[in-house]
Amino acid sequence: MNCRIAQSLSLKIAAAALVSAAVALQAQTTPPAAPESQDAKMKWFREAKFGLFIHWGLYCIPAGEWKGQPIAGIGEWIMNRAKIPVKEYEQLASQFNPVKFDADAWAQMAQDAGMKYLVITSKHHDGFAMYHSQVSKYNIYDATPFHRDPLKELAAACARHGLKFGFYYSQSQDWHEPNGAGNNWDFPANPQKDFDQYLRSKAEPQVKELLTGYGPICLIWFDTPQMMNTPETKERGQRFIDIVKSLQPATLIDGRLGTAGDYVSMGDNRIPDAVVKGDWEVPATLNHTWGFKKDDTDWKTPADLTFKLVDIVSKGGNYLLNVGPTSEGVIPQASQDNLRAVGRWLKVNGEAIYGAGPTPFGDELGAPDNTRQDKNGKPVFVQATDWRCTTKPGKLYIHIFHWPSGSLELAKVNYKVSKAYFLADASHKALKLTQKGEHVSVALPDKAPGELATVVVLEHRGN
Ligand code: JFZ
Repeated sequence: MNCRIAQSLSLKIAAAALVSAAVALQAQTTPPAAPESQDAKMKWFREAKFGLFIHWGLYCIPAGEWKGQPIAGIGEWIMNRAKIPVKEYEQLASQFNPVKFDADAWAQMAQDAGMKYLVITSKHHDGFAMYHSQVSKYNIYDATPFHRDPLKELAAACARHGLKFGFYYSQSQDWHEPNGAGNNWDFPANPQKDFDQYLRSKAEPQVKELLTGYGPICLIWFDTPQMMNTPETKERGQRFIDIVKSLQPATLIDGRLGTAGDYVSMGDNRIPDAVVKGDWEVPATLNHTWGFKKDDTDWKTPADLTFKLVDIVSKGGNYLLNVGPTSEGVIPQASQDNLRAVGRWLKVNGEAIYGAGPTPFGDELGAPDNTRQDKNGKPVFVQATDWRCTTKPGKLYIHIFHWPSGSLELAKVNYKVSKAYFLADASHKALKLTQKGEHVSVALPDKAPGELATVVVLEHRGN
């Protein structure tokens, strides 16, 4: 081959490589098409029902203890609770080396638990980015011996495991930045800050990074909207909405931006008493903390978690359940065990959860006790826990938590029920059923055939 041909050939190869690299990059950065409607945008969320929340950051190293003293409150707030100066807290980064972190193991656990989406802290109030940020060196890639981007690994693992992937991002509180909200032990109080300087130089560019380098992001979970939740400051929230819409129009925004998002976030661990219309989610803990705390071992049981999941779905919402991995990168074993137990129940009974609608009844949820008042002077709501109902077209799913003796008795059934069977019974063998007007009776065996909750399916016509 003469020299000129070789040169032109290698130029062509180089050009082809450039083109294919550009195509690959484009595939990564071209925003997915905007959803056709709000219903289309919300579709996956309405079907998913159950997600994994992960609070992971430098706070998992002190794990609830500072200088030998236990610090009260949620683990990820330790910097604030103990008023740790930035210069001291920053030093945790040099110790952070979670070598046991295994993105596939985390995604596998979420999948085993029957969860459909995963939301992880990309930056919590402490200001430390858990990904390789170009905006601030205060991040897990540049400031730790770990020198990896675990969120990139997790995004890829979620894609492999068929899980949607989303980010928590503390847009307002940033205790590491002089102008971020919240740190008044190193820096001036909020009103004295140049908050927009912080938003423009860190929060907004970091949110842009998260929406460009990590594939499709199902949702962004903003939180504690200090200095951006009044009519005069709402414009700040709008700037985040504009960023999200321009980069990934399909990404949902939670209910804590300060400006209305795509769905409502309930108070932490707060399950409403009754059916709530619209799209909403309950963020909740497995123990009492979000970030890992070595002394918090007060775990909710699989029975309690299953009840709460069914309770929430029967009221129309989603359940986002949290784990707090350790400084080694391991999800506490009790968290794993309890979530997998829920997952085993879902393997059998998932039809009654994923994509299911709320109860058409309501009396089964409980009732106010008019003889007792809460601190707001309202009657105390007494929750009933015998059973819950979820729905799909033509089907009522009765989830039984306290097994009745002899039969299941239901009042106010506005449907003509044609058949009853256990969801766990693949043969759908009919249970003895009688209906008198709106009263339905289903004969039951002495003992519950299922664990945690037994689901009876009532097939009906009409409505
Ligand atoms: C916030 C954070 O401060 C906390 O660290 C954690 O990330 C949690 C999920 O969210 O805490 C809140 C925010 C809002 C309410 C309660 C706790 N609320 O509205 O009831």
